[in-house]
Amino acid sequence: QWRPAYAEGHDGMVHLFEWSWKSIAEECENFLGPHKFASVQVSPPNENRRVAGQWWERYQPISYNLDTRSGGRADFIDMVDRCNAVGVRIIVDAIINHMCGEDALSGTGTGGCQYNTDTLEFPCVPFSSGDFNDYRCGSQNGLINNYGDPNEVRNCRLVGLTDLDHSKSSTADKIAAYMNDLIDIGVAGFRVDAAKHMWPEETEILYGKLHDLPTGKGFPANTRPWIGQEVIDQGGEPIKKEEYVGMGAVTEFNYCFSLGNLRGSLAQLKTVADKPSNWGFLSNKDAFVFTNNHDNQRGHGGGGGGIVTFKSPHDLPYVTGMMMALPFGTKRIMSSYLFEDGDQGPPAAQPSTADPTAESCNNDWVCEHRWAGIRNIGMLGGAMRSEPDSYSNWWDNGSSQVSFSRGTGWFAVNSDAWAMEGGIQTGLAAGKYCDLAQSDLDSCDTFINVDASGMACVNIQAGQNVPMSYTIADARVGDF
Ligand code: QV4
Ligand code: CA
Repeated sequence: QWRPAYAEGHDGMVHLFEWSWKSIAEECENFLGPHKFASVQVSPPNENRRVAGQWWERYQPISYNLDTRSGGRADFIDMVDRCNAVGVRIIVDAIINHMCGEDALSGTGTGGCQYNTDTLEFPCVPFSSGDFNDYRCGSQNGLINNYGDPNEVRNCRLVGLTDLDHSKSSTADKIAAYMNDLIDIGVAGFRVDAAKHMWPEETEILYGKLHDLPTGKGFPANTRPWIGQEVIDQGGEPIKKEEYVGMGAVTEFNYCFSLGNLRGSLAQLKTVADKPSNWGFLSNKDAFVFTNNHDNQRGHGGGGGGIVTFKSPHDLPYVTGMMMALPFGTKRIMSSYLFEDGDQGPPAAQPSTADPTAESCNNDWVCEHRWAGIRNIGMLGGAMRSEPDSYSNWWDNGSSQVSFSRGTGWFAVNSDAWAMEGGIQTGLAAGKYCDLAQSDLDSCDTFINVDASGMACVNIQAGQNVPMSYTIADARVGDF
């Protein structure tokens, strides 16, 4: 439940926020699989309330039928099969704390199911008033007003979202049935939305009801689904991320700020690998990490200064590189669309996925995962994953030039205002390697030469487009 069941040699979860199932299937086959990304976090696949022009309608469930603007059940199953076939796992964003907002009143969801938030009827699940938490909520207006009161945070309505009661086994069974349906289809895990708003002991019982991943879909026997719980703990509230580590990984939001604030002094991040607790971080195994997410890139949930997003196009690739190379956490890369305001929904046209050499997906899809410097980072992570907890050959200049190896990969970065030049120990066997930070393996034009003692001449100029150099044992293209 802590480490996802990734295919060997793959790493990195790409959040294809608001992509259709059809486009994701194509992206798995054309790009993500060949580039050895490990998984895709998909938008919530279950039926939701319709709210014109917004992205966040996806966070207001109406039923557990797989029917949204991303596609229907058949498309979803096809996507899971096609992605699994090329070594890319599907991680579902599971909205299980609540159903839709009380302001929805009554109507029809994206799949045609009815709902009524006055009587609390969701007949397609079915849920009715007995499945909801209001009787446990002590707040005046039924909403969460005070994050200092754990009872309120768990039992009352988050921004008016009708709150499910996980203490009732009949309610929990229906949620587990939804998650098990997805597991049986071949999904490898879940990003659990709003986990902080659910009681840890109740969610643990719920996760206990989940099936193992199906051996019939190629997973090893007795593999538990990965669980990555969204708990925004930036300090200062009584609910702590540590309450949730017993049953899965947990988001480490403060790492977004560290990565952003230290982008000019990357050498300091060594201690994140050595002793994450010095930073107040969860352990390597427990942490779910990212440079930015779909909320904090647009001023929703857990914002703050210094976050690196696609709006910092020079910095995002090397900060992402550092995150992927360090032995810390299960890593997620945000893949965004352009927006003017924080509520705006996705572009009308889907991303273009056909050309694997393209670094853009057009039609206002930013596709950070295809950018130079980021596009081969899954390969690097996959090679490094064979040494999950440590690193070798660390070198830094005390400022922002860093080099180290891990597993069968080697990584170097320079975000200083002066050049990084000279001999560096890569830990690799002698040979000529493709520099995957600068070039794709099948059309490589930038190389790293490693001598018999493992040394390479590194040259990363200040301010160069992608101020990184990295490669893996499998990218050896000839003799030195
Ligand atoms: C409105 C009023 C409320 C009123 C309510 C009912 O604003 O004052 O009480 O109606 O009358 C949307 C609207 C919000 C609206 C609500 C209910 O923005 O104004 O309330 O719907 O209709 C996403 C968006 C939210 C959105 C929600 C549901 O970010 O803006 O709310 O989806 O569509 C905390 C939590 C953390 C959470 C974070 C945002 O601890 O868990 O806030 N993050 C996750 C997701 C996030 C998602 C949710 C949780 C909810 O990452 O994307 O919220 O599923 O930090
Ligand atoms: Ca709750």
